[in-house]
This record gives sequence, structure tokens and C-alpha cells, in this order.
Amino acid sequence: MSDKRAGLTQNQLDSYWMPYTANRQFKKDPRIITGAKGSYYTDAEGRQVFDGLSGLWCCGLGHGVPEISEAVAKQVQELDYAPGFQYGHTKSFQLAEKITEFMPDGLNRVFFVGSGSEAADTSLKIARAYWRKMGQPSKTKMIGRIKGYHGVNFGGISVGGIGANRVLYGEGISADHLAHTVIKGNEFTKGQPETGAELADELLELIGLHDASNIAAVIVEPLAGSAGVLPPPIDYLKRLRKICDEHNILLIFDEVICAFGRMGSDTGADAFGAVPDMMNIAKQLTNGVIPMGAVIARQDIYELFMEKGGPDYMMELPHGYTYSGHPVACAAGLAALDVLKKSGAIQRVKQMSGYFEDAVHSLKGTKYISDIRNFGFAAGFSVEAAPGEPSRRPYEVAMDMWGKGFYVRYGGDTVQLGLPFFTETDEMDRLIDALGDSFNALA
Ligand code: PXG
Repeated sequence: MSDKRAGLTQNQLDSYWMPYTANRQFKKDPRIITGAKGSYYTDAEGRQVFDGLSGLWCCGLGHGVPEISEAVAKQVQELDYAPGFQYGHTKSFQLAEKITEFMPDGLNRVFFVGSGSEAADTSLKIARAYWRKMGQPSKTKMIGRIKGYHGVNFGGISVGGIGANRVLYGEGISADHLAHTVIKGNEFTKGQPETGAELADELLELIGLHDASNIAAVIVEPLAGSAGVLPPPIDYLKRLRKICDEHNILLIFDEVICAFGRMGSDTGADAFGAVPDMMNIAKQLTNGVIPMGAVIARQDIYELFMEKGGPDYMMELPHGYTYSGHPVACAAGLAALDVLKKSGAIQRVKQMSGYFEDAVHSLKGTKYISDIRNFGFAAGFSVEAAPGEPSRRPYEVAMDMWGKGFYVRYGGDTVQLGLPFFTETDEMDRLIDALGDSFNALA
């Protein structure tokens, strides 16, 4: 018999303080997932639910990929844990090398972490330490971007640009912000907007204000995900790259969502034609099966730390996590990247992204949809605010969709889609039809 609460008692429900969740609403009407295979979840009532966000942007290859499950099971038996400080195990080195095969030339030194948030703070710390090693210790300020998301740790929320994620937490690290790239007139653009590259020039104003001698790094998502899928205007990232070069500022791409196929390419850097000095990755690295992230640095950044590291028994970067390079995560990563390559998933996303683009833009004109943005297998819909309640309609749409057997993401004033890489065209059609109906059903 189906049971919406999956047999959970009220006390069990109450005991868990859920992340980024409206706990009170959820616990009144739980949405419990009990299984997953391919592009579908099974919920506690035994329903099949289409996974319209690939988990939380992390399961592009679908659920229950046998090669990954088997690699994880084998690894747990063979070496469940190994200390990552001052000792190593083979798979961390193998995975580091494999990751570099997906990276732009020159980005080939991989520092493992446990999540996207840890990647953000790690990259910011490496940037500051880099300038200290370079003899320029005043370069400490970070430049992020309005609407940017870099996870939830103090460095990440400081450079992040989503107010709701910052407002409760007081002071962070020293940071300023570029304007976001959503501009009037670009609504309903398919793919990258043609106008808006000049917004990168705002970095020159921030340099004028703070002086490059005080700025360590600029950090941006090539395509901003959490804020509602914001593809960069054409040439915007190239312009940021040029300004950073001219002013001796490091450029960090947070590719926690972009890297490994979501953009129909190995990385966002590749898709948008600009190469950062450091890249943050997570999510798709293990297909979401085991938590893992990494920062990939330019070789000469790594080498500077080695040269200026003191005697060779001294560690060059006093930083790392208990679970950096966890053997089970490495096994999952090796298998996931192998499947990603061999299955042709990335090429498929590229090929099918036109169909997806047309499908999502067919909702132009639908009630309350004020903008639609897309790239690769990612799409975001801006939703006109209900009076005084900007987040209400996205929530209502997502709940209506869940009721109809589709999981989509809602947050702020947007609804987002991040399709599994092997989504069929008829699945896209059904998803988009259902989404249109859910908007039309709004009061
Ligand atoms: N950077 C970026 C660009 C992200 O998208 C993080 C860092 C943080 O990663 P961790 O692993 O610490 O959560 C993220 C995470 C959404 C959504 O619906 C996005 C994320 C997480 C959950 C939901 O857009 N991004």
C-alpha cells in the first residue's frame, strides 16, 4: 500500500532539519523519494517522477548507472578510506589526470574537495595565498557578481550575489560585485544574448574603486545556474579574461554546474571560449553518486607554491579536508567520467540542445512567464511576481508539476530545468506540455 510518508513517524520527520527546504510545508505534505533508475524517481506512493533537474544538476547520466555503482561497491570492499594528508592512494592520482583531459590546456593541477562550496572557498584561499607567495599580500579582495552562486560557506556567500543566501549571516570576507547580465531587451533570447558584453567593463570601475593592487580574483559562473540559468552575453567572458590579464587579477570559473556536459561541451570555458586561471567543479564529476568537488589550477600556480614552499618536507598549501580525494568518491569519479566519454553523452547534449531550446521557448506567451533562458540542457523561466510574494508562483508550479509526475527546480522568482543527458524528445515534449499547463493553472 502506498504511504506518502513512507512509514516515517512525525518525530522522525521533525528530527531532520532539511537543507534549503521549507521544513514546515514539507513536513505537512512530504515528498519522499524511494528509488531512482535512469531519468525517473520512484516516490513513496509508487509513482514514477521524471527527473527534470538531474537531481540537483548532478546526475546527467541518469540514476543507477551500473558502471558507477559497481565501481563504488568494489572500492568500498577494497579500500574504504585512506588518509589524504601525507599519504596517498592510486585512484586520486588517476582521477586527477582524467579530469585534466576535460580541461582547457594549461589547467592541469587538481585539488580535491568534498563539494562545490568547498571548491569555492578553496579557490579563493589559493588565490589569496598565490598573491602572498608572489610578494603582493595586499591583493585580498574578491570580485563576484550579483546573482552569482558559489555555495554556502563564508567565502562563497561573500562573493555570491543572491541576497537571500547572505542576509542572515552577517559579515563575510572582503568582496565586491559586478552587475548581473540580465538586461532589458534580452528577454526570450535563445542561447547567449548578443548584447551585454560591455557589462564586463564594470570590472574596470571596480578596479578604479579598489585598485588592482588590492584585488586577488574575480569569480563567476560561466553560466549562472541557481539564479535561474543566465547564459553569458557573447564575448562577455572573453572581455573579463582580457581585463583580468591587463590588471593582474586571477579569474576563477565556478563550473560546478557547467562542467562535464551540461553545456554540450566538456566545460563552460570550452562552450564560451574563455579560459580561467582556476576552475571549480563538483556535481557531475561523480554523477552525484558520491559527494566530491575539485579546484583545477593552472600549472604555474601550482609550481609557484612548489618553488616557494620552503624545505621539501614542508607542505606548500596548508589546506585540505578529511574527505579530499576520498577513495570511494575517486572510484565513482573515474567510472562516471569514463561513462561520460564513452557513451557520447556530451555530444548528445550538443545535438539535442536545439530541440530542447525550441521546446522551452514554445512557452513564450504562457501566463506569468516573463523570460525564458537556455543553453545546453539547462533552462530557466522567470515568473512574474504575485503581489508581495515573488517566490509563490514558482513554488506552486513546482508542486503542481510534482503532482503530475515531474520534478522541476524552483527558487527565488524562477523555475529551472536541467535535463538528464539522454532525455528523449517525447519526454521533453511531455515535460514542456505539463509545465505550460501548470503555469496556465495558476490563479
Ligand atoms: N557553485 C555553483 C555554481 C553551484 O551551482 C555550488 C557552488 C555549491 O555546491 P555544493 O556542492 O556545496 O552544494 C553550486 C551548487 C539549483 C541548485 O537549484 C544549485 C546548486 C545546489 C542546489 C540547487 O540551482 N548549486
